[in-house]
Amino acid sequence: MTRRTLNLGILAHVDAGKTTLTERLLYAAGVIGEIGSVDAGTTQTDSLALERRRGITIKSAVVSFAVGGVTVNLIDTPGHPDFIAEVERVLSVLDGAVLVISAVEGVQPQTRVLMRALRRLRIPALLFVNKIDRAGAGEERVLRAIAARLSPAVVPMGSASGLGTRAAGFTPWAEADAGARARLAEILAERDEGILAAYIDDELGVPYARLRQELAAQTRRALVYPVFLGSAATGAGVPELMAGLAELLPARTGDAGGPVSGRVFKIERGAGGEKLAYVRMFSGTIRTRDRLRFSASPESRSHEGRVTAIGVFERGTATSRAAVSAGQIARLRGLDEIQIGDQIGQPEPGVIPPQFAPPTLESVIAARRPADRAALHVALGQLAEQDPLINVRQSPGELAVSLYGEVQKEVIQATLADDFGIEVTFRETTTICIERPVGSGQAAELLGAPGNPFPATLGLRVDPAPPGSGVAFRLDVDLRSVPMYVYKTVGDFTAMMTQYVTQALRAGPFGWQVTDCTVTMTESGYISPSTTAAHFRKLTPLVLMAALDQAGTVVCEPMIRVSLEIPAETTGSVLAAVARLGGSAGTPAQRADLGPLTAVQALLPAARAQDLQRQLPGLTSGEGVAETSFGGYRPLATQPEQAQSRGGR
Ligand SMILES: Nc1nc2c(ncn2[C@@H]2O[C@H](COP(=O)(O)OP(=O)(O)OP(=O)(O)O)[C@@H](O)[C@H]2O)c(=O)[nH]1
Ligand SMILES: [Mg+2]
Repeated sequence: MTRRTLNLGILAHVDAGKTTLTERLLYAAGVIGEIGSVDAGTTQTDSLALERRRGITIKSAVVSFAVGGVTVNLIDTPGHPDFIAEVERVLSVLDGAVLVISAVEGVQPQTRVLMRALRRLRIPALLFVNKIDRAGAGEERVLRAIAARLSPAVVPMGSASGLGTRAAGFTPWAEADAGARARLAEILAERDEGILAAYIDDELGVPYARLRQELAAQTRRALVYPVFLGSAATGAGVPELMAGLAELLPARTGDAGGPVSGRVFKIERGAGGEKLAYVRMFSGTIRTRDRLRFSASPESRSHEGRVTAIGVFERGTATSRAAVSAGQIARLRGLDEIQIGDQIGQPEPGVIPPQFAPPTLESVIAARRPADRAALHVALGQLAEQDPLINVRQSPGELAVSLYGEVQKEVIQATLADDFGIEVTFRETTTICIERPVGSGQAAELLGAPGNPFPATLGLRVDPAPPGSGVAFRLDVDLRSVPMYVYKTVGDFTAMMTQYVTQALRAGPFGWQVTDCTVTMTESGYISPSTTAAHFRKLTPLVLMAALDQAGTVVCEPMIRVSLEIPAETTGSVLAAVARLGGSAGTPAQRADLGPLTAVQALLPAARAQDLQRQLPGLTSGEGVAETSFGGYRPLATQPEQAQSRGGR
C-alpha cells in the first residue's frame, strides 16, 4: 500500500523551541515513550555531541511519525543564522512547514527571513506560537505582530488561556462560535469567489465543513497561514497542531512508476566513514543495486554510483528497505561522489532554489601541529561536502574557510577536534570580496603557435553582466572545431568547459572570485588524436586570465542591508553612527505598525554591520532593533594595486 507522505520542515529563529516541539510530536505520535530535553541533551534530533553540549541545533535532522493516515518526515532545522545554509537545502525538498514563534519574544529577525522564503517558494505553512506557559507570553500582541510583519493572511485556529503559567492551554474554536466563523469566512472570501458569493448571501449560512475544506485548500496553496498556540514544554496545543498537519498541509503519493528524480539535502558520514546521502524522492523508485546518475545542476558534469543500501524513514528513524519511491525520504549508501544539493536523475519541475545571503566572512585556518596539515585539508574537504556553503580556498601555504559568523567558527573548530583529532587556530575574520570585469576582454592560444604549450586552440571573451547575475558560459564556435572524439556530445563539451571556466574564475587578477560576467568561447581547434580534455582544462586559466587582464576587474566588498526600528529621538545619533561606519541610510519613516518607533534603512559594509549591531543598544537605550539581510556587492572605495594583490591565491 502506498501511504501519503508529508515532508515537513520545522523552522524558526534560534531557541524558539523547534527541537522541543519535534520531541513532543514524536511523543504524541507514540514513536518515543519518553520526552527528551534539549537542556539535558537527550532529544532525538539534536543527536550530535556538539549539539547536546551546546543545546543548539547545528545540522538538520530527519525523524518520522504517522498521523491520520499520513507519514510525516519531519526535518528539524537549526535556527541560528550562522547555519542558514542547512535551512536553504531543506527548503527545496519540503511539502509544508511549521514556523515556530515564541510567545515571549514574538516575531524575531530570523522569523521574517524564513517567512519571506516560505512565501517566495509558496511552501504551505502552519504557524505555531510556542512557550505560552512562559512568563511574559502574549497572545494578542504576538498575533498582531504576525499579521503586521509576517503575513496579513493569518487565521488563528483557537485561543489561549492561562498565559504565562504551567496550566496555559489552547482551545480550538467551537463550530458554533459565530464570531470565529465569521472571521474565517471573511478571510477565505477574500481569496475565493464562491465563498464570497455564499457569504454575501447569508453570513452564517456557509456550512462549517465547507469553510474547513476551503481553509485546507487555501493553506495548501500557501494563500493563508493557520495559527496554533501552545507549549512544546507542556504539550498544550500540540494535539491540535498535529491534527492540523494531516488536515491542512498537502501530503503526496507521487508517481512511483515515473522517471527517477530526487534531491540530496543532507550528507553525513557513517560510523565507518562511508558517505550517507539523504534524498527526497520527487518521482520514480530507487532499488538497492540500482546505478544512479547525479549532478549539481543540469548543466554540470554528472557522476554515477551504485546504491548499496537504502534506509527509509519510518517510525522515528531510517529502516533498511529494498526500495524507496516518490514522496519519501531515504538515506542512500554507496554513492561515493555524491554531494549536497545534487539532483538524482531528472530535475524535478518548478523548483527554484532559495537564495539566502552568501557567506561574507572568511578566516585563515591552520593546524596547531604541522604534521596535521594534510589531514586538515582532507577533513575540511569532508566538512565542505556536508555543508554547502563552507567554501575552502587554498593559496600557497594557506587555507581559508568561508564563514557566516563566530558560532560557526567555533563549531568548525570543535568538529575538527572531536571528529578528526585535529587542533586548529583561526586568524582574525576578514570579509570575502569579489571581482567584476569592468570592460570586455579577449584572448586566445592557437594550436602550433609559439608559446602555446598544448596541442589545442582556445579563444575566450569575457563581458561584464548585470550585478547578481553570476557567471554564464556560451559556446560560439564552429562545432566542427570541437573534438567530438573526446566529448560524446556538444552538451558534454559545454558542461566540461563550464566547469573549467568556473574553476579558473575562482581567483581573478586580485585573487578574489570573479563573477557577474559572461564567458564566450570564440575559438576552438584540435588535432586528432593528440588533443585531449586535459589540454582544454590547462589552457582555460591561461587564456581566461589574459582576457580578464585586458578587461580589467574591480574589487567589490559585500554589503549588508540593515532595517532599523528605533525611537524617533535617537534617529540623529543612529544616522551618525551609520555614517561613521562607512554606510549610507535612507530617509527615516514613521509607520503605523511601529508605534513610537521610526524605520530607517541603511546599507553598510559587511565588515562593519556587526559593529552597528553592537552599538545599537547604547545608541537607543536598548529599544532599537535591527534586522539584516544581504545587500549585494559594492566596489571598494580604494581599489588595491595589482602589485599588492593577493595574486596566486
Ligand atoms: N517554557 C518553555 N520553554 C521552552 C518551550 N519550548 C522550548 N523551550 C526551551 O527553550 C529552549 C530552546 O529550545 P529548543 O527546542 O532547543 O529550540 P530550537 O528552536 O530547537 O533552538 P535551535 O535549534 O538552536 O535554533 C530550551 O531551553 C527549551 O527547553 C516551551 O514551550 N516553554
Ligand atoms: Mg533545535
